[in-house]
Amino acid sequence: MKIHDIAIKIIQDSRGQDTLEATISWDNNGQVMSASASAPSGKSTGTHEAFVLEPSKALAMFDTTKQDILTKEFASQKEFDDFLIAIDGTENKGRLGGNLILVLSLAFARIKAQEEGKELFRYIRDISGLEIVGNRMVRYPIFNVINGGAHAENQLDFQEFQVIPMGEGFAEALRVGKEFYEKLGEAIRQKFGEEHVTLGDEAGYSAPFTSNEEAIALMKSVIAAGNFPLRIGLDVAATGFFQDGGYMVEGRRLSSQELLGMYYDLIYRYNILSLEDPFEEEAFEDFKTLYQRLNQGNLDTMLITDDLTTTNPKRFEHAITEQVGNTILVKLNQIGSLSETLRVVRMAYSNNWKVIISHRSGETMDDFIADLAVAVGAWGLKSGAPGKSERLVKYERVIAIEEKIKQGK
Ligand code: 2PG
Ligand code: MG
Repeated sequence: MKIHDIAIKIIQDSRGQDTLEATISWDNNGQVMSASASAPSGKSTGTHEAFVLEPSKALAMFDTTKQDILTKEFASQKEFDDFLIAIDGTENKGRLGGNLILVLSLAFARIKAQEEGKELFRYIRDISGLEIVGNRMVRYPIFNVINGGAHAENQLDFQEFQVIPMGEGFAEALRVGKEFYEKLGEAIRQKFGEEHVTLGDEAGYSAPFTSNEEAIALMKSVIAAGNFPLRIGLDVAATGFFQDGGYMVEGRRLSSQELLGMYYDLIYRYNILSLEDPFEEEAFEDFKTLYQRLNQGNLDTMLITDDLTTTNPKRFEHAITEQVGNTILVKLNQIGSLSETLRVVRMAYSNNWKVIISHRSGETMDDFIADLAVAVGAWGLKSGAPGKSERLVKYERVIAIEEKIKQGK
């Protein structure tokens, strides 16, 4: 495929921060067609994520690279991504920036899908190298309904208190999720008073809870009162409260053993379905110990790695060998290209790990992750609470794809 032109511009993300958007155009027999993609940004970022180049610097960097791209032809996504990775030439995309490479990679995927006359999810599935049988969709939405940690101004140490609707079908799950989100909002406002309740970065509620368990217990009572078919999940994001070798939880310093005991207790009492980043980002051993305990206890709790693995094949390989969990959180911008992301998904499936495709706390209206989640038949799509448009567009795109699949597209 021959690219006609590329433009990079700076747009604002959901936190009002600058981020990049790429628009690539191509010549479809005399008709110029184009597609865009933008980059999200994390706040609780893992140390091993791809480097994020300051957007204004990325524009300048792009000026020096643009001609090299325009003079080449690219037969595939992999060729395009590999070309940018080679120009960058660093381990962590430190020269071009993971954000610049990513927006180019994703916009390229969109124009390549146009060229092949396919919906984006079909294109991604076709290049994924995965054998996905039939019309397998993404299974569960994961709604982050109470925000703490780095994502909200409150006392909660844990970053995300989530619910996962257990019924069949994404549209029904979204309906249940929205209804629960409303009811939880009523309960939180009643408990703390309207004026003390706000929304965090991912549209979950933020309120003056005094302990992590208080938030979980309130969720449980709303689930029970409405008989909602929901399970609770947690993204602890433990690197955020790891200090000088200990974990600062509710004003106390806990060892990893003590923290593990706290998780075990919560898992039992609240039937927790998933636990993400329970220990800091280098604590492979502690993950492993917890995972062994969960297996010995015959618990179905999923142990999810995010900051530990950062969608990075090398880190993930280590996690697989060490058997530190059973689910990987996949974020395109942690690694910085579509091809490398798909490689991580292939590694997950061939080692019996589940995959959750995730947004970032700073998001744009780009819904690429919905197509990715469907394409790889992910276990889950984590895109915040159904309360802000940059979160909702991703869930709604999955429902739109479901309709397209029914129509045979
Ligand atoms: C996470 C993400 C997304 P951030 O930790 O899983 O919820 O947060 O984008 O701030 O890293
Ligand atoms: Mg996380």
